[in-house]
Amino acid sequence: MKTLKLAVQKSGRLSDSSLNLIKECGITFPTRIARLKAAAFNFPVEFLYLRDDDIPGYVADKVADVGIVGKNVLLEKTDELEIVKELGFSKCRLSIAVPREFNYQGVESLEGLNIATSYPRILSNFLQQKGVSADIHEISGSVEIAPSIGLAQAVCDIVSTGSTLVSNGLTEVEVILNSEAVLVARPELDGPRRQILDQLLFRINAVQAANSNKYILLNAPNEAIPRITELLPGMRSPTVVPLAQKGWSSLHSVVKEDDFWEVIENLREAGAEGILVIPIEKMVL
Ligand code: PRT
Ligand code: ZN
Repeated sequence: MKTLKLAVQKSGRLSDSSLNLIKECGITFPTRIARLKAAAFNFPVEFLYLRDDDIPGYVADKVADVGIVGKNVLLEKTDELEIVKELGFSKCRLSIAVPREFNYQGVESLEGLNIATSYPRILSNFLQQKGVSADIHEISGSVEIAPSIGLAQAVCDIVSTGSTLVSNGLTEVEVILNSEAVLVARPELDGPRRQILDQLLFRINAVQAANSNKYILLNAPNEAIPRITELLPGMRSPTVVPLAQKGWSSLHSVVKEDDFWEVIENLREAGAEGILVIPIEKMVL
């Protein structure tokens, strides 16, 4: 039986969320990741625990078949791989920042500057697209201190909350990439492994759909059902079950997490009572 080799970050900002997603897909595996490799117990997947920077290269070189990595690292390392799924975690952005006192007027202000970054490829593509020429100074860590020690006049680095930039006296002036964790594969992945990947994707989609929706139950007088049905888009129309109390029903449906508070308010106005909201474990559309 063939197995799919999945590269995940050994330890760092992607590791816990990557392994949690796999667990939510019902895949169990040894919890101790002291080793480089581990096979799952109940799904034909083998994990390779690697540094995130090595993941795109290992997938491209067929050491692994698929991998979970930040889009920022993927685009910096290679364009040979296919993004099969955006995973929605480890969100951040790659941005250009300049010292607070710099009089920034737009990308043209970057002309001729020395910019420190660990992302020379993405930065140089961005500058080229904008028709700006600048010197790119590649450094592997602590990019944010480069201006204060006189190594560069601007930086291009990963930003999440922005507090690292602020505490180093820098201001974010251009977002050049919005990043999140992505599942990547070699485009030419062969038959049986592609099938395992499809099974994995089916599970990931069910987990993601479940996480972004809630199951909702409510009671309403029968005359309010048409209006409430309009408010509950659901997978089809809501399930309507008569209550023991005459003239009343219980309605069951699914609402999107994002629309949730607005929908609840509208439901109450339409006459809904006893609203219960329940997390969904898996959802297959
Ligand atoms: O050891 P290994 O090479 O595997 O890991 P690593 O240290 O290179 O990467 P790691 O674990 O730090 O990050 C892995 C991935 O998480 C990155 O490639 C991004 O896709 C994503 N990610 C999400 C982040 C951040 N948020 C983040 N805030 N990566 C780095 N940062 C750093 C950033 O470099 C900067 O120093 O956090 C600082 C900025 O944070 P704020 O909140 O102050 O803006
Ligand atoms: Zn790394």
